[in-house]
Amino acid sequence: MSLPLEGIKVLDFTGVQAGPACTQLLAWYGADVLKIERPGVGDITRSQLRDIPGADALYFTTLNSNKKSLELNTKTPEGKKILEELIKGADILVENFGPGAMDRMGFSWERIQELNPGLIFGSVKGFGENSRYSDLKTYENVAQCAGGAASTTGFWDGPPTVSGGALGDSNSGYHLLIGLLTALIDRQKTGRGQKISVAMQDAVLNLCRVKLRDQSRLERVGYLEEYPQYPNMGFGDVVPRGGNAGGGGQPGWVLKCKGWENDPNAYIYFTVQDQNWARTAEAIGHPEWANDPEYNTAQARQLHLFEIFEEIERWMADKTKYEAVDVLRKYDVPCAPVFSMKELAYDPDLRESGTIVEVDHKVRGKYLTVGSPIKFSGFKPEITASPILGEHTDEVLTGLGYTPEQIAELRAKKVVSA
Ligand code: CAO
Repeated sequence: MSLPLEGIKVLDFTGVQAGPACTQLLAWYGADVLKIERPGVGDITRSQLRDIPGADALYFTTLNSNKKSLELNTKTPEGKKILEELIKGADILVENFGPGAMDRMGFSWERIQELNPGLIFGSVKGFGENSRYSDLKTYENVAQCAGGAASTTGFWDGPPTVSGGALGDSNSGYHLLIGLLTALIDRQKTGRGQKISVAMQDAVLNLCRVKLRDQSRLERVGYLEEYPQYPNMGFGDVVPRGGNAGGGGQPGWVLKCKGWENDPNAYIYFTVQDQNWARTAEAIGHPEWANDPEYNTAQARQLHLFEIFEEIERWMADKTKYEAVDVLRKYDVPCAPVFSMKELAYDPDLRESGTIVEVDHKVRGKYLTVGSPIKFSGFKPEITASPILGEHTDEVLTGLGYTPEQIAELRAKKVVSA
């Protein structure tokens, strides 16, 4: 089956998560993605959090499926020459090294344009080029703290808290991906490439836009009525941490179900939807609340919200999270069980849709990983294993016209793996 990005050549100079998440999607959708890695070392995640001695860690395999791997020391004269040749034949180059590393290696944006004016160059850094923090190396949680996620996540009586979702890493990679695809379409019209820069701080803030909205609302009216702090705890001059409160116009909370004493995930998320209040009240055994002025408007309910949540928990005390949702779905209540990672890993629907897949790996054997969360009517991406370090070194160099003798010489000089 022909895939949409077939024929697009990507040089993947990425590591850890932000960059690899971006290029993995390009690879899933058909691009020829070549990971360029330091000889003998490779992407640092190959060896981080290893669960099988000597095998690539799941950290690496989860982010690098469907790619090829070239071991190449791009700081040697021979390595630079090979990289130059690769750049001349590529469509996209993606990197997420620490600030300044590409320039120090001799591949500034100006130099890249000289080599290939049609090349699209994608770059992830922690902070924008004009930022006073632009020199900082950045990991996931650093970005979550710098982009507003941590100060607005958690409970009001606890410290800033980071999310389990990769708001800094994969999210930045996906922002970059949108930029790369936009630039590809632009290149069809202009013939020219361009540089796309994504700062992790910006990508996190972009996802925290409702909190930025709340800051403006707070400054105008002095309170945020959907936060648990309203009306009794009061507000300062910054958006507070709202626990599990709903971020939109509909209040919600994480509520206990049967078994919560022993099961850390025996909970559901329950949303009180204004336009569905009469049916919600009926579902939880209080049909009389539908017309009671103490409860029948969003404003009135706000004062009773935690009383309502307690009542729902009482109603759910003899119901598992699945049973509760099965009743509530009949009344159109927006809700879901809180699923553990174990439940998700073995979820038959997610397996069937290809959101979670098992892949065969030369060294590891079968491993579980994510598949495409984006579904296309025209094709279904097939997820293949991540490459072994340097698996495609000979293939790539031969393709560039190097003879076996020349490749052996490069090996002897440690330009490629020994
Ligand atoms: N051949 C020769 N040298 C290579 C090479 C290759 N194939 N590939 C990488 N290198 C070199 C780089 O040129 C760089 O050298 P210098 O620093 O001497 O110029 C070095 O290896 C790697 O530098 P680094 O800063 O990327 O690596 P690090 O492990 O110290 O930092 C990280 C990692 C992620 C903190 C940093 O890369 C970073 O801040 N990246 C930008 C933000 C980002 O994407 N973070 C997301 C990471 S996921 O949590």
